[in-house]
Amino acid sequence: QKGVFFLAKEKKEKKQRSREFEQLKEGLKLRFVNTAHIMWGRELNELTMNEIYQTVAATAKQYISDNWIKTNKTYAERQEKQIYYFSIEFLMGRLLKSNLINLGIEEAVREVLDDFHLELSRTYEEEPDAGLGNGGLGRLAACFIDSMAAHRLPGHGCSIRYQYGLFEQKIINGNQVEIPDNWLKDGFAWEYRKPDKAIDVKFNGNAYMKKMDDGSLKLVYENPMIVMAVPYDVPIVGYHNNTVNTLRLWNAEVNRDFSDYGMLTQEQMRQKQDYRTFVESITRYLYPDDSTYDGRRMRLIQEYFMTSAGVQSIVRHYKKSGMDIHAFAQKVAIHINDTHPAVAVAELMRILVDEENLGWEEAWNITRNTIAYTNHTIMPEALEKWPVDMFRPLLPRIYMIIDEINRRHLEEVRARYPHHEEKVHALSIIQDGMVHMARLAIVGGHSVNGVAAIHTEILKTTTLHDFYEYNPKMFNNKTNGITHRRWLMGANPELDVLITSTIGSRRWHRHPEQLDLLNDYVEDKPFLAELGKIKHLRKEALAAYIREHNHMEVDPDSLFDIQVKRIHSYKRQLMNVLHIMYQYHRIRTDRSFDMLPTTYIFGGKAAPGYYIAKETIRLINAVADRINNDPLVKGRIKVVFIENFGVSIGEIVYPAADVSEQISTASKEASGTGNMKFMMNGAITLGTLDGANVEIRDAVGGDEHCVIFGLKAEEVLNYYATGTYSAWAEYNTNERVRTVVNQLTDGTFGNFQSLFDYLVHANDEFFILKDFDAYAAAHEEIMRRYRDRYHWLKSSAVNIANSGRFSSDRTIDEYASEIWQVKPVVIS
Ligand code: B1H
Repeated sequence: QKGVFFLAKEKKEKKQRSREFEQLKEGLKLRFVNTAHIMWGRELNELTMNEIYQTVAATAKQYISDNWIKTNKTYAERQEKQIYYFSIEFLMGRLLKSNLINLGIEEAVREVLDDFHLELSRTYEEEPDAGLGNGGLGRLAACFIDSMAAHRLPGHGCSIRYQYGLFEQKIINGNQVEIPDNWLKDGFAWEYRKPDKAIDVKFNGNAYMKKMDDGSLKLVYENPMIVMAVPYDVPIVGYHNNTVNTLRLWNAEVNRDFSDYGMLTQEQMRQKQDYRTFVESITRYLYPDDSTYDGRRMRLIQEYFMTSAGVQSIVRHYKKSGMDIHAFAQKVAIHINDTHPAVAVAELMRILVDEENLGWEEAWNITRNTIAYTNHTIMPEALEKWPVDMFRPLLPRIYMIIDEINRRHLEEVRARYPHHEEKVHALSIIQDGMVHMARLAIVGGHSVNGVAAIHTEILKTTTLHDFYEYNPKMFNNKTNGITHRRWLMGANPELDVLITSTIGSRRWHRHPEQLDLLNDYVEDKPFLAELGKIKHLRKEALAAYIREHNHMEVDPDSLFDIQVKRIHSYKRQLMNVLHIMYQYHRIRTDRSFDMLPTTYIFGGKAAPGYYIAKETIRLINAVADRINNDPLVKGRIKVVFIENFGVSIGEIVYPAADVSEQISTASKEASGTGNMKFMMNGAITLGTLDGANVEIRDAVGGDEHCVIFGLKAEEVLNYYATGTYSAWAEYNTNERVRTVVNQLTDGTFGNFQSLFDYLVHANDEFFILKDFDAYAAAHEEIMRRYRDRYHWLKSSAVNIANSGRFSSDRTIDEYASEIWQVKPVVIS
């Protein structure tokens, strides 16, 4: 019980808060009206919704910019170590709500707009998603940069300002159609162009060492093609702490002296035009493949473009603030998100050796101590390798440096393993005419990490085993996380309020591990009743979204079973649909089958050239069409495919789930992060022991609060090693499997010979047939549990209560202390 003194103090604080709050509102109101007048030269009531959105964003920027300046000043004065997170993707989504939450002014802005009869939530809808990423890898970068700012870490992002983000997905006659995502058409409210900070990036030409008269060697780099990299900076707002860090997005532009025409021949004019066309294409598109590498030359150009611009600008800034180049690694950490920026190793060497005139040994020590690398997949098709014949002419100096790095590296390898040429092969950066980027990242850095415990173990024992043996100390695990500010507080405000009032404190906003205080209430019936109401509310909201976009009614009282993520064979959306087909078959053939009313919801994009993934989308829609319109089903199953799934739609989807489908073939999903978003919003995981599912199961205390099924990673890897799996045998011996698989071609849903062949004749690489029975049994278990409402809600609460460790705040703390060696910097 609270004492009298405490109550009095609380009352006083409340009053003070409300006075401060009124002052804040007054200030906001003035700035808001003023900003509208300056931006549009019109009265508020004449503005469109989009103009209102832009005005609110511009108003928020005024609260951000003071702190941005202060933050940069503090970092420079104190010469604190800086972290630069290099990622070819930053899947930011919308920023207005997140910025208002982090500034702590969302409620005040809402009330100010209210006074003008404007609805803040409608202005949110006007903002286009910054879709500068494909899926988990890009969204991870976005969550990390949010968490770095929240924890007052001097951490910045470096990436590309793609003119077109990931394509917009339309479903036409059941098929995916890709529309260019022209996200910049009305401007991007949060970016600041910084032309004075532009950097030259060089491609092509000839590089060689020339012997000077005094016998020394000097680098000559002739006739490079120069591309100008212009930074666009986006402020990254810390949570209630004055910190504002920077996400720097590079845009490719023609060289400064481009307009110098003079007397040009027609041929020269044509060349100039070709050059312009080429340069402008560098930052035009994001490559739309998730977890598969596309060996196109333009992609390598993008990689070097952003990496070179980023590293050069770091060194330039470092020197400008008067620090000693010899101490670089004590003051700068560069993290590379997967291998796409791995050329950073050679680029930093180039700058230190060619431009700063350091000796090779010293430059190498600095480089290795500066750079750290995260691996995100063990799938061989995703490991980047560039043909030497493509690499060398494009980046002649960088290639020379990699060659020299490798020469010295192999010298050491041979000293360690004399007469073991197979070791040399396995560890060589350049091998069989290819430059292996993961090997470059490992050799050139001081840390390699996987993204979930099981993934890191598999890296050590299989994919990167030779490197692990060579240097075990550099390997470590950093289990992924998600920002609870966006994915819980922002996406599910009612749940935020319920949690806070239940545990009687908002401290978990800053310390998400304190969500575990909820464990005291997981059997508290009034709390569970409220939790149930909130879930229902979020399901109604999703149902409304589906009504508007799919023109379809779904029942919020049915179980919402959701699989949203990129469409990929290893993620096994196909197994999910096959199981729905099986349930449908049972409804039609078994009158005693007691089907729990279930709404199956799918969402996700297929890479445009990925045939099987696109066929899977077509199948989901064909199955939906048939089942949703069959009167015999009587609404017991509904199937919905949500178009254009991305960050903002995710914010509606994750909070509405009862069941989270995480059914990848064990060993294939490095971590997954959607699984964490679902868990944090109280969904029960139906999954394999893959990626972070393993840790989710541990966090909820075992199988009582999640449903795990299927082959284990070890078993899968063993099948691959021995080649003993036969999909054909499975098909022939398992009647249940045969019945559904046959429906792919018997006309029930149309013709899906493609998928039939994929499963039965191409030997079902991801064990869909093998895991099918276990998956069906897991669904039975889900239905059984869902019918016991009390225990279901308890499980839901246990999931929320133990989701704190999956906040990216925890992940970032681990990176900061174990890899980067950086400490928070307080901005007064
Ligand atoms: C992940 C990728 C990826 N792993 C290449 N690998 C790409 C690889 O455009 N490319 O070339 C794009 C993406 N993405 C994902 O990373 C994993 O599959 C997830 O399991 C993991 O949660 C996520 C974040 O670590």
